[in-house]
Amino acid sequence: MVDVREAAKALAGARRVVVFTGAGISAESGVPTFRDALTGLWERYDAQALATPQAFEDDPDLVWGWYEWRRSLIRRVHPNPGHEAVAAIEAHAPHALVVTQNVDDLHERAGSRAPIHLHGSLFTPRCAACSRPAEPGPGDEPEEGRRLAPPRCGCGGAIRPGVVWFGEALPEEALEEAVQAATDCDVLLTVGTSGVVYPAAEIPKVASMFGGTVIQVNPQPTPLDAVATINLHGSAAVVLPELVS
Ligand code: BV8
Ligand code: ZN
Repeated sequence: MVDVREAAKALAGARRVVVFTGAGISAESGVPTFRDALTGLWERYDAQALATPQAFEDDPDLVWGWYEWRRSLIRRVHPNPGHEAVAAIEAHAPHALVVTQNVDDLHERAGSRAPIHLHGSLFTPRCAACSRPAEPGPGDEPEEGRRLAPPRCGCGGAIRPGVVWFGEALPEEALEEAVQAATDCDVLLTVGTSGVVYPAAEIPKVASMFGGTVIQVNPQPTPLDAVATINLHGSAAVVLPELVS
């Protein structure tokens, strides 16, 4: 595929690289993407409705149970060749930054040094009242759809997942660092995101606006097709290793 060769050449010659990832990069590890994160007993819920402060306030046991189920799933799966190729890109490029929308730790487990988590992480719970960080629990594995009462903080507040819910602001310094890197980069590789959630979806557009080459890897078309210089229609675990071989 001429585009894969062109993309591999652009990456190999880039001094400053940003790798921007979404749920699709973890799909081949067995993690349902966000748009179909609700499998089994959860499928009667809408992720967008569950991933909100309101849902946690209305029914903390349901929301905490969903996140603990997702965390227990992440602990059982492994990084895939897509995550490993991203770590190889980071090792090769003089300056590389991974910016992920994912709340799993698969980039870290594949060797990425310090990925930026724009939407937080399943592994950094905190108190909903005083924001004190809490230890992730032993992960008693709630089967799908089982409610689980969130642990309590010393102040009496409920422990909540350390993720950014819809309607919540992204961590300021993380977003600033990601936007700055997109402004400066030679190449931005966007992998496995539907490009519909803001403000994260702005990142590839910033790279393109400031003259960076945008390479998209996704089996489906997305709104980012219009922004990408090169569109590779394929899956992360198959295409990414071809970009670094
Ligand atoms: C905010 C954490 C304001 C939780 C998530 C305009 C401007 C600003 C905001 C808005 C706006 N319009 C609307 C909004 C509000 C909202 C928003 O964007 N809504 C959307 C739905 C329209 N944004 C927000 O609420 C954000 N906050 O704006 O705050 C504010 C400001 C100041 C003060 C107070 C408030 C917060 C957004 C963050 C929400 N949290 N996650 C959790 O995980 O439970 S977002 C959630 O969706 C995921 O984390 C993920 O990050 C995100 C996007 O999903 P994707 O990663 O793209 O995954 P998806 O399933 O959609 O797509 C998968 C893709 O992979 C597909 O394209 C598929 O084809 C592809 N794929 C599949 N298999 C493979 C593959 N690709 C490669 N290989 C494969 N094998
Ligand atoms: Zn507290």
